[in-house]
Amino acid sequence: MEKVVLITGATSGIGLACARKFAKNGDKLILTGRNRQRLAEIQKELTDVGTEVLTLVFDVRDREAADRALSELPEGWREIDVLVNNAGLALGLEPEYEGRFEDWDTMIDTNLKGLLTMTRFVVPGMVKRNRGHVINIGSVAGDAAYAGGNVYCATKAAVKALTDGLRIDVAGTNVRVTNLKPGLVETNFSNTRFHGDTERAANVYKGIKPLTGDDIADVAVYAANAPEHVQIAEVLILATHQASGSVIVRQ
Ligand code: NDP
Ligand code: 8X3
Repeated sequence: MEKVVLITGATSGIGLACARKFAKNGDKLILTGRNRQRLAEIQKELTDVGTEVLTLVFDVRDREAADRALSELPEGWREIDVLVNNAGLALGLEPEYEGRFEDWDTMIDTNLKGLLTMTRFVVPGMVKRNRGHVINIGSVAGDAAYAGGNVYCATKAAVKALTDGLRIDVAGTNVRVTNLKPGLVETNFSNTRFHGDTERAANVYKGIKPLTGDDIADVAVYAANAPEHVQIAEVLILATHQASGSVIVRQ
């Protein structure tokens, strides 16, 4: 059955891969992001292959902008079936006692408060309709801290707690809640983390075949299309030569 799928941070990496995979699955897409031009390009790419796409330009840290964008959804787009809370980032890999306050605020405001804002605005409609699915993009980083991961790991541990908490709160309804926890995925993630140092970013994926956004999107589409009585609660997805956040065997 065709679903309305809203993906945050759909302009790059895992979010973009989810957009393409859900489009292939025949769903209608609400793609959100900060980069208006990129969103328009992706909208064109997907409408050209027959997908209905609506784009919303806002920063998930801006609660008012999110509220405005969602409350102005046109007829036919208001009943969101799947919310993919994907927008997020890591900034820096410094020891906790040397981290930058600004980076910490950005990670907490985006990965944690942004996800919570979207959940708060979208899930009441799901509960009312007794139908829906929230897919949060957590991380292996939320399972255990790794060197320099401190605040980023804390935000992803919080995503796990919020996902588990929401699952408890909607357990009496047909709304399903999933935490997808990828390991190393080659996207723009490390470029962002290292503030545009592309060489340092490339080193993260040296000597190991990392996951791709598509690998994660496959699991998201699977979870969203599982039979109604099946709730894929949590999935840890690692590259074959990665065993945990800090154990990576490079060839
Ligand atoms: P990318 O950098 O490729 O994509 C991140 C996306 O999030 C971009 O579209 C970006 O938009 C968007 N975004 C960031 N901040 C905001 C904001 N404030 N408001 C709206 N959109 C925002 O990285 P990934 O695809 O890898 O990351 C996606 C998610 O996956 C993140 O939550 C990340 O923590 C998680 N993850 C990534 C892993 C990896 O190894 N890559 C592993 C585990 C989890 P813009 O271009 O405007 O910045
Ligand atoms: C992203 C994966 O291991 O770089 O969440 O933190 S990791």
